Amino acid sequence: MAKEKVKTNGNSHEEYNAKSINVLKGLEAVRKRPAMYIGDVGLRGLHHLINEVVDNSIDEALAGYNDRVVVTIHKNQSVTVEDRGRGIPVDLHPEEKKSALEVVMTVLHAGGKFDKNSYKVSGGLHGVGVSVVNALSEWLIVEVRRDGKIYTQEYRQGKAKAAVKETGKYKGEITGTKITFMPDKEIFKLIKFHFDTVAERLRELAYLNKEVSMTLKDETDGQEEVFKFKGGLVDFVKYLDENRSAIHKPVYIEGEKDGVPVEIAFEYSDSYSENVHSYVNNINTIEGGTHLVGFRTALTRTFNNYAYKNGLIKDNSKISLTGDDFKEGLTAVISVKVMEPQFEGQTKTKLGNGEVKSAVEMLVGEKLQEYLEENPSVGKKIIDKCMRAAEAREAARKARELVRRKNALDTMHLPGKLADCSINDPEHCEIYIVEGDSAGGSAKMGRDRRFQAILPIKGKILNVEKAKINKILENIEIQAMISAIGAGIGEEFNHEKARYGKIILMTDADVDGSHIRTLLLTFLYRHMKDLIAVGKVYIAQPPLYKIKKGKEEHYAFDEEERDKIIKRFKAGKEEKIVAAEEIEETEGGEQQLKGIVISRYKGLGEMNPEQLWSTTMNPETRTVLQVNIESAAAADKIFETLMGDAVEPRRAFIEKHAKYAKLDI
Ligand code: 0RA
Repeated sequence: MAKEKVKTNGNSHEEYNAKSINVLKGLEAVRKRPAMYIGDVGLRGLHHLINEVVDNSIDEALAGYNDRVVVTIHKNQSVTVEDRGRGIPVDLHPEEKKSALEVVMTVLHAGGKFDKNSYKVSGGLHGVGVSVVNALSEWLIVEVRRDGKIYTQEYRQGKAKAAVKETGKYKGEITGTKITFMPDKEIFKLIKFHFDTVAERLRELAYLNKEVSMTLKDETDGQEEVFKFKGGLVDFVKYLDENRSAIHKPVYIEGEKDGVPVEIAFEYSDSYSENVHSYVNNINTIEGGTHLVGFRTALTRTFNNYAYKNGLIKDNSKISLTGDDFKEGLTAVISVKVMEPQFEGQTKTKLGNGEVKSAVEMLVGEKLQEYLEENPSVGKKIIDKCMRAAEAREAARKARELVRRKNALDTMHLPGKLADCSINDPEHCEIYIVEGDSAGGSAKMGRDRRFQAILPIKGKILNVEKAKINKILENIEIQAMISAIGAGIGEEFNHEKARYGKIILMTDADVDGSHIRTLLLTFLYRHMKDLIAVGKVYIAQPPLYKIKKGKEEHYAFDEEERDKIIKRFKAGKEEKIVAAEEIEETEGGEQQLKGIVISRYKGLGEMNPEQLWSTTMNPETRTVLQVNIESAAAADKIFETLMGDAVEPRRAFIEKHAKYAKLDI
């Protein structure tokens, strides 16, 4: 939340009036352009309302005053967030001439603490303030416990119904704030909170703030879960590595340097991928930044020093360990608190403060050295693992060179299978990565060749979760994707160099298709992550059904839509609507219903080029789903579950999510 200091110097009467008008404008602006404040008015934005209030409660915990947050989703989809913080102050605000509580709830950006020693947050969508939640709620009720009294105020669409009232007294020491709000249906398309979505953020916050317990209750189905992790980041790292085998116990580093509190936990597992997650003031810095650079620098230097000092690497050996070698199998969480963070990058999730790099670097350097002196066996295991990574890296370099010589990684030489577009401007170009040569053929014929490129991929690509980097680079399909996209790979990857503004994955709507899509997404996530982070990756949505009567044809993307179309075809006639189960399938997958022909597309190949164009590829009529990294930690978990070695969690995940594709990874 934005913790701007609220000015208390006396204003003249005119200024006061002018300011009031501005205030009104402020909340109206929020209602007029809600997406500017909460990202969008879909499910994401809706859930952001809860996050915003919870973030405020967590800020109280950061200030040392709150140990419990309870979130309740009510049957009517209103939500209560209750904490045991200090309670929002209720005394008269000298400038606004009303209760501070009313100011916090109704003035844009006035939600912040009045004390200046707090961690001001200014990144992404965080920190817009509870007044934004209020403005976007049909109604909201706040109840504050402070100084032995209970104070209440109610609002409609962000406007106070009456002044703050004292509505009771309480016994005991426990102060706090309780906010109940009903999202406004004039603003949000669909008001339906999802337990798992809310739980994900609460779980993350509970790991990051080990002293706080987070409870989620859903009264619609009685589900309830309490998140409280005494081990904090150590527990977080263990959770992330649940399906991997760690080679030692997590290393925990905590301390403060130059006024920057730093907390880090990490461990190495026997896997090849890297899972590092960084946070600033509880915000996931998906694009990394100075805190991460400081950590990596210290890790590489300290381990190298340790290895040489203890004879683990001989002076005359050819191997030297680089930063990359320390990444393989590393799972880490880095959490820092920064007073005035500067967020940069495409999605404003990259920390820019230079002083944080040296603070983290020094602290990790000192503490890790101490740790290694006390735990030499762990040190040896990690160095051994990194030496093997160095050998693989050397093999990968040779493989890459070989490949480069064959020109496959060279963007000057595009893969033979690629049907490129004619326009050269990446912003207006898109590439369809298509499953199978036959669908690839239809797509090539159906596309608009000016701005659409087609790259057919044969069958199942390599599972990058289980392969070493040199094997990955040797894979023909992967080479084709790397050179077609043309932005490098791994560390060298630069999404700005991508030859297309949209990378669209188009696979069949069956089990194999969804497996291939997951393999492709895993590859992009692990080796071209920024492409996803900046929202350049999409999933095509081919229709599942064609419904035809006479000359009229319609496509349906799911059962519900199909039944609607059937209903429309039959409109006017007194017939009952035939439910999905009652439609009998005839040979050839076509279904007949009094002159209405329903065919179910099993694969992309069944559509002719014109059909593929009009249903799936024409930007005017198609639907494409953008892939978002909602939480990098959750995405890692999903890919590890889907692609890793452990079978049982994979089965459980697929059973749970079989019905829908989860695209916010
Ligand atoms: C302004 C000032 C103070 C606390 C808060 C706001 C506050 C806001 C929220 C929102 C949800 N729970 C909250 N808890 C506190 C500082 C209070 C003080 O100095 O006593």
